Amino acid sequence: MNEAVQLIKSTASFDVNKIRQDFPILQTRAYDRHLAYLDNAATTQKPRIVIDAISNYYLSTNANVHRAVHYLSEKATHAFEQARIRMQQFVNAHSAKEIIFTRGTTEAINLIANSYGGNTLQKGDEILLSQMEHHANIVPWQLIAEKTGAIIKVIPINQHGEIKMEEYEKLLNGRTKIVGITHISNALGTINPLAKIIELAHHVGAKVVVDGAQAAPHLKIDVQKLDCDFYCISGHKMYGPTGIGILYGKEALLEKMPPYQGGGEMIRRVTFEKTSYADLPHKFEAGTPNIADTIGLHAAADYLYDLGLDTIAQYEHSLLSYATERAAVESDIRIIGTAANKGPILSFVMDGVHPHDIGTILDQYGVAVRTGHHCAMPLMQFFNLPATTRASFAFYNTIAEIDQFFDALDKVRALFKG
Ligand code: C6P
Repeated sequence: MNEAVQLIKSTASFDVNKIRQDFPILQTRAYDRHLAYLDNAATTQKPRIVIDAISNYYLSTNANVHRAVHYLSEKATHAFEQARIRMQQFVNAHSAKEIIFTRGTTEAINLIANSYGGNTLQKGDEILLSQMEHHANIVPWQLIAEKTGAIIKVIPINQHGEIKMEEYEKLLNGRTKIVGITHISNALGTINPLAKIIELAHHVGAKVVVDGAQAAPHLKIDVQKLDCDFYCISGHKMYGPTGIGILYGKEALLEKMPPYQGGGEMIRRVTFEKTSYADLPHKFEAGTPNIADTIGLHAAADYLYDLGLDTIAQYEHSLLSYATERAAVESDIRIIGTAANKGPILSFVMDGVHPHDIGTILDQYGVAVRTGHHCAMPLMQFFNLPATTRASFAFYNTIAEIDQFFDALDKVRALFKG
């Protein structure tokens, strides 16, 4: 326990109290107590620089993009395309054309399933999805499998919540066309060995779709190094606004894919007889985009870049170690998700108390966590659980907040177990 605290203290460049001042909402008092916001995997809070970027956009720049030649439109278009370049750098994509703005991870995966899957999958083709996937990386594939006759197969995991790599390897074959895998599990915290998973998938010619929703706020992403075919991100989980995210796709694949939606922005020329489409990335961005939040996302990426994702990862790892060590000494707590390589997520069950009751009592003590199936029902079925309680940490959380969380768990015990 002391080791984690010491590690935090030794991260001299990381002044959490100063960082917290960047997030106005963290000053909130919940029921007249300090608010310990430990629901960061659901959505993160926003630094002032993101809030300001959005309001400044409306105050000084608002106009539609890519349409007019007037001053504000040029300014808005420039800001919008600068955000794309920022996100290209954020994931280290080869070209800005490979960055498609979407509403978030869910829309990005639906786009791939419909456009890439719908255009390439044939009857009997196989889609491999891991047991730990979020519904966003399951249901779009089920929908397209129904239409195309493709088959979904499940990559098994062990009791720690790690992919069984030998089993995965055995599942791969010439019929495998798509592997859908989360970078970090939202319900367990597991960081999957993506590089190996992708390399093995490519050996059989399958394309790999990475759900990066939980990784973007915690890890440096390098899509070229990973060599993934698609990578999906939600802005709101990386300190940016809701309603904006990105789909990264390899240019050669995106070029061949048909549009996902039709309308303005995505066309080159329209006649009633025939329509030709705009070049990448606009081919996939029908209609007026979410301009303000795209600019907010740019600010969020800047913020993370300035803080340094390596520094963030180190600090958050210390928070997780501290919380894990505290949980480990409680005989009535079982941690769900004990992988060797984890992001800052602590899911658990407590003997004799339903997670929803835990969440309700914690809330009364100012601690915000998520309880439920975390949109990962097949994973809950694997662990034979209806739900877990999940504390998920961000770089603005503190050791004191984790103590507040464990103190509140004592109150849960006192209430339910006497
Ligand atoms: N997980 C959670 O509390 P959207 O809603 O499109 O921004 O992200 C969906 C999504 C996809 N994949 C993973 C791994 C996720 O964690 C999420 C969102 C939230 O865990 C809300 S269910």
